[in-house]
Amino acid sequence: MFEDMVTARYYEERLQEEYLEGKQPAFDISAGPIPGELHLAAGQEAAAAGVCRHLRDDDTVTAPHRPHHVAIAKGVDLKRMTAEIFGRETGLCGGKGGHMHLFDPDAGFACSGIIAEGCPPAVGAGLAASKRNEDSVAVAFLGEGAISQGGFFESLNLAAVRELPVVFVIEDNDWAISMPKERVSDVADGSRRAEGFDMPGTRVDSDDAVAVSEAAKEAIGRARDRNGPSLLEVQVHRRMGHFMGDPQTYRPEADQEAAADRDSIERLAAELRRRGVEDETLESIREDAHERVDEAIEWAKDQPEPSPEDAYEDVFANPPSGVTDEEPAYDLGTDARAGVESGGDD
Ligand SMILES: Cc1ncc(C[n+]2csc(CCOP(=O)(O)OP(=O)(O)O)c2C)c(N)n1
Ligand SMILES: [Mg+2]
Repeated sequence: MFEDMVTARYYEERLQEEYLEGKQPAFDISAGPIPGELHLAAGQEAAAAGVCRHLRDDDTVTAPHRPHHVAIAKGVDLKRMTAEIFGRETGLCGGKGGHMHLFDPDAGFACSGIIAEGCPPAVGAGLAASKRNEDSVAVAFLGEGAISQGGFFESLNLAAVRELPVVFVIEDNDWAISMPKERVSDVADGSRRAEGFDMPGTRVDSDDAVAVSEAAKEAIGRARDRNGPSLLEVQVHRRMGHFMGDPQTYRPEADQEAAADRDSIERLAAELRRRGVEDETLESIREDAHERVDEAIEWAKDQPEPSPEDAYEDVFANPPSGVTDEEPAYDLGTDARAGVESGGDD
């Protein structure tokens, strides 16, 4: 967990530097080597590390627009992820997805900029595992600002009625962009949403990686043993703005300071020392992590950019007429009818 957490923190520190290149003095979001928005997860690493340490390669994870810490903890290829963020051809999605749309089938990982969007695909992965009689599980990460989305409720419901091996993990960082959580939900403890679906719901009130890991172990074990889905909420802290360039004028200074004062990485380091891990060991884990991150960033920056002729490739299942001369890859209408004709209920 410590390795994943220090890797994620340093990775994002390096991305910040790269991101700011060329964007000043007037903040130009499209300039520089990383164009577009960048949402960083500093202060949220414990949630990803504590959950993902119980996952295997054949398990599926979906994440939202703040995905790097989760992707790293799930074992997404660091070089190809970085190339994607830099919009390079060898990136996970050929450089066409960017930082919010990382897709790595080898690591069983996907994320999306549409909030709560990861819930239905995670339920789909759980349904597939269940139908194939496999013991893999799926985990959907989402922010506390997404727990009133219809897709979230529908996913919880389907997972519950079909007893699917899915764990929903809410990262509660108190904010949805500039919206404090008490203004969007009367339920302060998001894990209570589980009650309406008769599934277990647990809240970990701090970003203590060990406590997260214990709660996640239970929920993931339940899913793997075919005892149905669970909902887990973890209190985390948003150390940064919503995205890079966010002046956070809406956020009380005391709240920003409180987030800066709590550091789940230092907390875990203290716990490891208490359990007898030497400082030198922790330092060497940090150094190795920094080396891997620096190497991935240097590699990514050397990668070619996608060629303009390939701009439409992999973008449309059915290219709009005139975009390419090719026949559509598949006909959604026929596919849907075939499903009905075969009498399948899914
Ligand atoms: C369906 C949808 N509605 C609105 C947005 C715009 N949006 C992007 S992030 C965000 C807030 C998300 O807050 P939360 O889920 O708490 O995640 P956090 O940013 O705190 O990690 C919103 C409303 C979106 N991406 N998708
Ligand atoms: Mg939030």
